[in-house]
Amino acid sequence: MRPLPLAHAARSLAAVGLVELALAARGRSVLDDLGEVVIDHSPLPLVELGVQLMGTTDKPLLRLQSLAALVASGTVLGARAAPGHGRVSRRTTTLGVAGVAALAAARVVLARQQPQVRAELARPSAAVSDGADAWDASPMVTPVEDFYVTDVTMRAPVVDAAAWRLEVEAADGARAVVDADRLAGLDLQERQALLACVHNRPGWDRLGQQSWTGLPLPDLLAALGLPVPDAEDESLDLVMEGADGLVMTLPWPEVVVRRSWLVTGMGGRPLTASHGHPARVLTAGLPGQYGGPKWVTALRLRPAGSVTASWVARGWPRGPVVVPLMARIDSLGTVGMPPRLPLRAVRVGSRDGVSGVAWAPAHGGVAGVDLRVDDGPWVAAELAGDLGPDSWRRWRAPLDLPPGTHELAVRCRAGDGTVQAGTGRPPYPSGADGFHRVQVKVARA
Ligand SMILES: Nc1nc2c(c(=O)[nH]1)N[C@H]1C(S)=C(S)[C@@H](COP(=O)(O)O)O[C@H]1N2
Ligand SMILES: [Mo]
Repeated sequence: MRPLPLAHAARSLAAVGLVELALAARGRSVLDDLGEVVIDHSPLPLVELGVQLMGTTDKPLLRLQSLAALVASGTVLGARAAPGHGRVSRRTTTLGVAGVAALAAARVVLARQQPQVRAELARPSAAVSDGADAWDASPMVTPVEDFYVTDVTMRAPVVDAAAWRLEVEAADGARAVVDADRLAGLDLQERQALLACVHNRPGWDRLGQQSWTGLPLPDLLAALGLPVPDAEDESLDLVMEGADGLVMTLPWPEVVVRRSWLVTGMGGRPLTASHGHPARVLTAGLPGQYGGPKWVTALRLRPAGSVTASWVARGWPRGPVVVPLMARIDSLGTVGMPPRLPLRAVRVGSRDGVSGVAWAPAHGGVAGVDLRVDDGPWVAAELAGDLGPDSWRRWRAPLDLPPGTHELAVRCRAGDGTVQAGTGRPPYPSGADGFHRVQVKVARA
């Protein structure tokens, strides 16, 4: 009797399961390893495409794809070994490929539809002027558990704070090695700031705002008794190493101008493992991949250009690239986050308010936010309090729309006079730009 491909598939699945189980005890995973091999050996444009399609759930999907690929190859191999393999192997290969494609497609569709459902179900609220709802609907800080996570490795390192050391090396070779206790004893401050990924796109939430505990890097050097370079000293790069092997570099003047700091806490608590426990660097004006190494183990001042950053080796500009200024719509009335890629318009009341956040950390902070309805003029929105250039700023505006479908667009104006251009450029190579647009539909009264 000819074995069914299903039997091969089941056997392959069981085999992968057993291997995963055996490896799990040692904290390893064949699915993760395979995912990493895929990322490391894919050309940059393909990786970029994957990141855009999958948003922040790229890791679970990569695991699923690894699993599907393993099971598919096991099935094909099994069928080949069996008699009368020709037809079966062709069919199973097709099935395997179709399966992987279906998984990817399902994920993309789900990503588009989930927020849509939320927006459709929520009831339109009172107008902005009726209460504080509009401000509340755009939270000032991103809850730690909702804060985006981006790692270059499939499995984030778990650093033992007791064994962890940070090596700080000055330009003259002088060194200081500090542990978590010594760091905690320094003069740490608490400040709010945003952190953004270079892959953030208009309307996306691959950035967040939180209160952080830490101190500016020049102050860290001084506190450790190390010489602090001149703020304009372009002959030096700061080389930052993470426990996962990631290396980032910044010209020293950037460290000073962009206010990079070492942080140990987030939201009044120690950093979580996924956000870089026990310490990371944070630079609001620079995307995470340029100015925000997590699980930092070494900070070294080296001659400019002498060390190549991991991202530069993978094809990103030496930069550093700055966080593009942008405004985002977070709510319509009290209706939550509009869909990332709307398939249909969000229903709103004719007098609903609209609110959101805007940021311009590399351009002197937010000076204004403008809202545009359809082809109308840009109209200034009302701004909430200003926490400084490193924080995002909330905005809100009333709506008074006739029945029908309309498009809302928002743009950010920065403190240094830059106005968001809305070019529609993609994240690679210097960060995305584009107006966040939302289709709204006002029912006939
Ligand atoms: N060591 C290390 N640091 C890292 C990364 C990483 O993979 N390893 N990812 C970077 C990227 S691409 C971004 S956007 C931010 C994300 O920080 P978060 O995960 O705390 O939001 O961390 C940066 N720092
Ligand atoms: Mo990132």
